[in-house]
Parts: sequence; C-alpha cells; structure tokens
Amino acid sequence: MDDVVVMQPRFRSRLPKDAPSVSIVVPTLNEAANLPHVFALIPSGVLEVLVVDGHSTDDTVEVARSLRDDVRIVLQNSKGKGNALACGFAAARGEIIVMMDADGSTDPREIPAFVQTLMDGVDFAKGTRFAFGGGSSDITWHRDMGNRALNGAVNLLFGTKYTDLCYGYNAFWAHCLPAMQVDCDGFEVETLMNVRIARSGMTIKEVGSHELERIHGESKLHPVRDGLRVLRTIVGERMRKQPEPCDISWRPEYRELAATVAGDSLVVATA
Ligand SMILES: Nc1nc2c(ncn2[C@@H]2O[C@H](COP(=O)(O)OP(=O)(O)OP(=O)(O)O)[C@@H](O)[C@H]2O)c(=O)[nH]1
Ligand SMILES: [Mg+2]
Repeated sequence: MDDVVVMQPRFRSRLPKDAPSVSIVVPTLNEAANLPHVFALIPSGVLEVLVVDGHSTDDTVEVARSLRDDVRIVLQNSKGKGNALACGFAAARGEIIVMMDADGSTDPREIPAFVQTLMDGVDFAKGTRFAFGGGSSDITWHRDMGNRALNGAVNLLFGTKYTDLCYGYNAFWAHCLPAMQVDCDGFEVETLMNVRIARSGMTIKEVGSHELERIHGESKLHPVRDGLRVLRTIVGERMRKQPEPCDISWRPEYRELAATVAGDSLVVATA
C-alpha cells in the first residue's frame, strides 16, 4: 500500500491534564518508511518513546533518531515481536506503558483515550477493533475469522469477555508487568498478555480503536504459523497453574526479572 496516505488531518492529540508519565513502546522491523508518519502524531508530553528494533536491515534506527532526538533505542536480544515487547517493557520508565505498532496501523492520536481509561481507575486498557466504535481498514477476512475463533476460545476457557484478542494496541499501568511476565517470542504476545492479565484479577477495560492500513512495506505476520502459535499459547496457559496473586511492590523485582529475560545483551541507547 505504498501510495496510500492514511492520516489526515495531521494534528497531534494531547495527553489528558495531569496525566502520569507515559512510555510508548514501538517494536520495529524494517519500518523506516513508516516511522515519520507515526512519530508525527505522537502526543506531546509523553515521557519517552522506545523503539525496540529487531536488527532492521533498513535505516529504521537512524530514521527514529532523526525524528526525535530523545528517542530511546532498544535492540532486542532475540527474535520476534514478543521478545521485542519484553525488552521494551524492561527498559520503560513510565508509570503508564503504551504498546503500539510502527507501520501506521495504530494511530497515536488514540493514545489519550487509552491513558484516560487508565486514569479512570482501570489497570489494563485493551484496544479493540470490534466494539466501542472501533474498526479496521486493514484486517483481511481470513485473519478476522481466525481472530474471532481464537478470541472465542479464550473467552470460553478463561471466562473473559474480550472482543479482539490479537490486537497490538494496548496500554497499562507498569504495575501490571509482573502479572504478565512477557516471556514469549512472536505474535502470540498479545494473547499471552491478555490471558495472564485476566487471570491475575486486574481490571481490564476495552477501548475502541480504528486500525488503519499499513502504510509502507509488508506484514511480518504469517496467519497460519502465527495462528497456531496463538492456539498453542492458549492451551499452554490453560494448563499452567493459576499464578500467585500479584505482589504490588513490583518494580525492583520486575526489573530483575526483565533483565533476566533480556539478558546482558539488552542495549538501551539514548541518542
Ligand atoms: N522488533 C521487532 N519488531 C517486530 C518483529 N516482527 C514484527 N515487528 C513489529 O511489530 C509490529 C506489528 O507487525 P506487523 O508486521 O505490522 O504485523 P501485523 O500488524 O499483524 O500485520 P499487518 O496488519 O499486515 O501489518 C510492527 O511495528 C513490526 O515492525 C520482530 O521480530 N522484531
Ligand atoms: Mg501491522
């Protein structure tokens, strides 16, 4: 979709008044052409933007640095979007963490709605394309069907009421991190997070979001391979023992845990 311009008019939204500190975690794999569109719409006032790069072969990192001199670049230490998010979460310093994609499909102008939902007293604000005014210009029929089936399985097995299991646009208070312990590699990451956060007893609210078309480049998702990974994750989580209730004195412990997940090779650089 190289010639499609999706974001008009180009204005930034504002964070809610008195918003806590917000970290935006953006996994990137060869997204140099898309980052200018995404960064242009990030609300002013966020604490930090972390680009978690999967060793892109284009100039994603250079472009990110040229767009924001305060960008924090994290080089993921393994492969896949799940690992990228785990590394980004480990490095994030904000009270609120927003996870969004770099391909232009998740609109930064929606960030204030996610943040406001958290400020209203919810632990986890989960984006949905299929309720509360959300939508998608990007999802294909096959992926829609797959997502619905997997979503139904999770709702059945875990008693949740999710409407969009595999959407990559979410925000949460950093105190949710120990409950999720993100330790997977690939596109099953949203499923893992959604299931673990539900089992932890934290409060979750869905936020309507409109998914736009990827602007440039190609999707890294393989529907069958990644659908099977999601299915395996659902089964694995169902067989997993109910985790202990979350200890809210979370932060130092999580940093240690995250450092273990990320290993010594977690590289965080401020330009
Ligand atoms: N760091 C890192 N980022 C990744 C990796 N795989 C995907 N991403 C990023 O994760 C985000 C989502 O990936 P996409 O390929 O857009 O997947 P998708 O949104 O399900 O697919 P489309 O809807 O077709 O775009 C994008 O910002 C990618 O650049 C990876 O292995 N490492
Ligand atoms: Mg995408």
